[in-house]
Amino acid sequence: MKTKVAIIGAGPAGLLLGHLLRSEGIDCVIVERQSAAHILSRIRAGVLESVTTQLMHRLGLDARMNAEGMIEHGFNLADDDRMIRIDIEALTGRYVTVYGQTELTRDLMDAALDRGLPIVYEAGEVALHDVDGERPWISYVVDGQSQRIDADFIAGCDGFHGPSRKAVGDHPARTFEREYPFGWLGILADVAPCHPELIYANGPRGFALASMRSPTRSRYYIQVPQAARIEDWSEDRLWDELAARFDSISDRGVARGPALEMSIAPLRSFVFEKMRRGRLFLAGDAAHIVPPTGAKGLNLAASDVAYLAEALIAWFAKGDAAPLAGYEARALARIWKAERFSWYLTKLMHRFPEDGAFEHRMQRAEIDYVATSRAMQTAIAENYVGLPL
Ligand code: RFL
Ligand code: PHB
Repeated sequence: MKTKVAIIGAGPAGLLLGHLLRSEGIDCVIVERQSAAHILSRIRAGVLESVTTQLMHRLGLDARMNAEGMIEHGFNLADDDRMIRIDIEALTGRYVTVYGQTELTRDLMDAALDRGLPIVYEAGEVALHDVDGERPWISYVVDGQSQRIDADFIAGCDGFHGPSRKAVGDHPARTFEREYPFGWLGILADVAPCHPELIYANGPRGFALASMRSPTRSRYYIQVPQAARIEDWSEDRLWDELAARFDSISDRGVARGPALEMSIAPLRSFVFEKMRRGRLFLAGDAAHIVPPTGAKGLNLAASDVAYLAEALIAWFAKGDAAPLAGYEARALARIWKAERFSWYLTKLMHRFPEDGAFEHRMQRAEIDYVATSRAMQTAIAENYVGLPL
């Protein structure tokens, strides 16, 4: 098979890139390791910046998001029993949309066939070849048969564990990583959210987040030690913990229900600055990871592919190579700012095992400063709604 852009990975980065290219008539194929059902069973992001919702609008794929997504004009930072509301609308004139990554992914997958965007699911042994040459290609195996796609470019949108970053090679001087000594234990349940807006809470028992997917579906997380195992957490134990964190500060208190999903995610900050090798370009989690505090991961994947699509479109329409040459620097400028914000909010809101009484006082002083300073709240709000493209 031949195509213009071979895309590895059908997560938000690969799917958005595919649709953006198809909307300009550029042929591309997505090759994905998992089944569609598996991808749609992964519970991940919940908060979309306008950069992401505007891409869906531009693609004409925003009908369900507009109907079902929840506009959030503010969110809350809690320090023990004190709630600090960050009024993002008043501070920035903008807002965020609560709409699950699962739903966004479903909308993009459902529209793929109609828009001439083929997706090969359950492709094994995906490998990249000749990325330094004029005609790179990828190989993979489906139903025991070896397949090959020749392309002008390869887009590595295959997440943190995919083969694309490895194909770029090792670049220790341009690789930056920070692991956090804790993870997030999450639960999804069909119960009404405890509060109309998200609450990021820092308390003596650690960090907790009250989020949602709809007026009848809640998503909660708590900070757990890095070594915590899901088997050690019954649903009841987690609900008790959430009630202890949120009952006194939320409007309605925590309603309990059977878990639709429960899982632990590690927290890390990671940037691989080498986002290009020859005709291979990396986008999304393949090149960078942010801790989920601040909800930037999916939105960064969206801004990467907005830049990459623009550059590829300029190449195919006018033979202009300059935007492709500038892709890495343009993407990294936004990535590092989102890395900084996610790291900042993680530091501000979590209990670090190595921290002593002095660090706790520093954290409280900073949260107190946020509570009393419009300038601090504005800085947080403008990062939360997303910096401009
Ligand atoms: P993805 O979504 O990981 O997709 C990569 C795809 O590549 C496939 N793949 C392969 N395909 C072919 N061959 C191979 N060898 C392959 N290896 C992998 C994978 O199967 C997959 O389908 O990366 P992408 O597209 O870059 O998107 C990134 C986002 O998924 C991620 O940043 C967010 O989910 C992060 N994140 C959040 N982001 C937000 O913007 N807002 C949030 O509120 C938010 N909350 C979260 C999050 C991530 C979380 N977890 C579980 C890590 C909450 C959590 C708990
Ligand atoms: C979520 O709803 O899954 C969510 C919301 C905000 C975050 C992270 C995750 O910062």
